[in-house]
Parts: sequence; C-alpha cells; structure tokens
Amino acid sequence: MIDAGLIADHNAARADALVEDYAALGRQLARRGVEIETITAQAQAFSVAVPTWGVGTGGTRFARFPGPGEPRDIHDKLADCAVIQQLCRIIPRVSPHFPWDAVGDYAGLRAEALALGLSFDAVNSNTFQDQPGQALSYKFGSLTHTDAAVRAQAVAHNIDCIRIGQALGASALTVWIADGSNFPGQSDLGAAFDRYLDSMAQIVAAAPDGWRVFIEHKLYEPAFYSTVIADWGSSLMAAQALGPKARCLVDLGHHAPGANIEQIVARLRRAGKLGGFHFNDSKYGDDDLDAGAIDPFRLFLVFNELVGGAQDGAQEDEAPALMIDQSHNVTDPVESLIASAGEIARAHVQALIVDREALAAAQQANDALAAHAALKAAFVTDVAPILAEARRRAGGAIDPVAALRASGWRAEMARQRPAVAAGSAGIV
Ligand code: LRH
Ligand code: MN
Repeated sequence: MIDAGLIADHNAARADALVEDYAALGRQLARRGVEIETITAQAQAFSVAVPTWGVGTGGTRFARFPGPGEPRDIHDKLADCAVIQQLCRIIPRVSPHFPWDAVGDYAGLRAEALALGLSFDAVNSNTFQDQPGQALSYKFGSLTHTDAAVRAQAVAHNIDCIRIGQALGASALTVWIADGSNFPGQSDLGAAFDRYLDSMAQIVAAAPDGWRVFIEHKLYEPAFYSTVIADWGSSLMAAQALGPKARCLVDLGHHAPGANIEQIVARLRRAGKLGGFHFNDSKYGDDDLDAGAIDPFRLFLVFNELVGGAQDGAQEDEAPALMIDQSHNVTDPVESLIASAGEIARAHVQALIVDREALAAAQQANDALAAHAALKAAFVTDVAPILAEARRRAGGAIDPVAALRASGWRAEMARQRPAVAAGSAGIV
C-alpha cells in the first residue's frame, strides 16, 4: 500500500487550490440551481469495479510488452487493486476471471480481499481459450458447439464459476463467448442460437436466487463472419427467453463504429434487462482503450441515460453493475485504471448536473439547439473539483496518479517482482 503520510502531504499541498476551485464551482452551480454538496455526496457514493485482468499489461494478437513489476497472480492483482482503491476510493470491488485467477482456497481469497478493503463483483467464465489438460477443444465454439459433449464441458465450467463466485461473496456471473464462424455457411445461424439458449438455461438454473447471469454481446472477434451473441438484439432475445436472472451486459467496445450505445442503454432499461457495463473506449474495434480517452462525450451520454433516462413503464428493478474492462498495452495499468475510474466518475457527475427541466422543455418544444445545449452545458462543466473533493473526503488522493508516481510504488513492485520477458501475444 501507499504510505498514508504521503497521501496526507500530497493533499495538504493541494488543499488551498482545491478549496478555491471547489468554492468557485459551487457558486457557478448554485447560479444554475444545483447544490454542489448534494452532487459531491453522490460522487462519494459512486463506485465502479476493476477487472483483475486489467492490472497487468495487456496485449494484442501480435504481441504483449510487459512492464516493470507485473502482477504474478491473483494475490498481486488484489494488492494492486487495493492501491487503486486507496488512492481513488471509488473501486471497492474487483471482477475476477476464471481460470486466470484460480486458487485452491476461495474462502481464503475472500478474506484476503476483505483485509485489503475489497470485495468481489461479477465473476467471468472463460470458454474462449483451451486450458492445459482440457478434454475437449473450444476451437469451434463452446456453449453453442455442435458436439453436446463440448457444450456440457462449457456449461460445467460456468457452473464451477458460479460456485467459486458464491465462495467469494459475488452475486453475478458474466458470460461472454467467442462462439461464431468465419465463413458464410460454416454455421447454422438459427441452430447455434438455439444451442446457446439450451446451454444458458442450465447455467441460469444453477445460479442461486438473487444472482444475475450477464449476457455480454460482441459484434465480432475472434469470429470474423458471424458471432452467436453479436448485438443487443440477440442478447435481449436470450435474456427474455432465459428469465429474470438473465440480464444484458453492455461492453462499450463491442459495437460497430457509430453505434448509438446510449440508445441501446435506453432500450435495455425499458425492457428491465440492463444488467451491467464494461467500460472502456475505442476508435475502431474492441480496442479496450482507457474509458473517456477517445470519446468522453459518448461516455457522458451513456451516463445521461442512466441518470436521467427514467422511462414511463420501464421495468427496471435494479441499478446496473458498473465495471471496467480494458487492456493496457502502452501505459502503466494501475495508472490507467486510476485515470479511467476518474473519467467514469466524471461522466456520472456531469450527468448529475444536467438541467433536466430545461432539457425536457426544449425536447417538448422541439427546440433541438436548446436541448443539445442543455446537455453540453453539463458536459463542458469542469467538475474536477467535485471529484477531487469526493476523493479527499473519502481518504483518497486529490491527484491519485501524481500521488502514485510520487510514492515510487511501481519501482518498488519492480524491485519485489521478477521481470517478465516480452514476447507472448494475447490480452493477458
Ligand atoms: C471480450 C471481453 C470479455 C472478457 C474479455 C477479457 O472481448 O470483453 O468481457 O471476458 O474481454
Ligand atoms: Mn468485456
């Protein structure tokens, strides 16, 4: 962990400037009828989960270039997540991935996380890779494979993940499958979906009451002609067929360029099937770039739907699970997760300060410019003082990346952990 004294000194050096900026923003917001203290309290209550696979350097199919002090296992990954939480105070939950994070003692892992101030969010299964010693290959699919024995193997793995999740105190399973085809004609598109529903029905049935099973759609990759759960339509059809435990998870990077993701969010909310998010950013494909790095306005518009888009007749019964899913190929992963959590928190606060009355009036009057301006006014407001003050009040750092760098934490990890050779390709 980072020395608490260092964080205190870091904050002390920035306190006067923050007081000044916070007061100025407070006056500006008050003129707009917004009470800054109310927003800051909501910012403090906000949280997002980090992916265990995000604290190590990520890669592409071409290569992975590990950095210094790479986490070696789930224990190092939890320690790194705890440092992010210590500085940001909005990521108290970790989303693990199996078998990447497999250990022998899950009760022990839960206690270890708790001692670090962390708990577990949705667990992720993996039937998109073959594991050493695995009986049957997922080369041609998993839950939708034409061979019932392969499907049974994949179903069993997902049920194992649910049992692990129960031991960790989690209450949701995220199921993303790579199943699809590379050639027209290779797959019976209808039958593949039917096999998906049959396999998922067994997984959903194995989930305890109160649990959620998140269906994660993705347009393409690694399948490059068809993907069984390619879009929100397929995901929603499946979630509606599979019953109340089944919900849809929206990974921002899993859509065609130009897709209107905020409208997808509105539709899934309307259907009562918006289960969760994987936040990241992208310019072309599933680039898994840092949230808010490419298109912060899009991220804001998603939160605008979450905060403001309450709809008559919406069947929504719970808030969606908010999680990050990124691959940090050229930055320090811990710094990127800190920055990304900050960008997600920023989009949330910007959505909270939208003048909803002015927006609704302009929408009703078909005053397009005034309606757009009502959103833009919130988006262009520099809410950084609210974010920093929320962190400070929660015991975090006013400028968490600067505090991390000042602490020399990464150099210390490089000293403690063996260097990892470059070379292997792949996301982790
Ligand atoms: C698939 C995905 C999925 C995870 C994986 C690491 O692209 O978004 O959520 O299992 O990344
Ligand atoms: Mn994802």
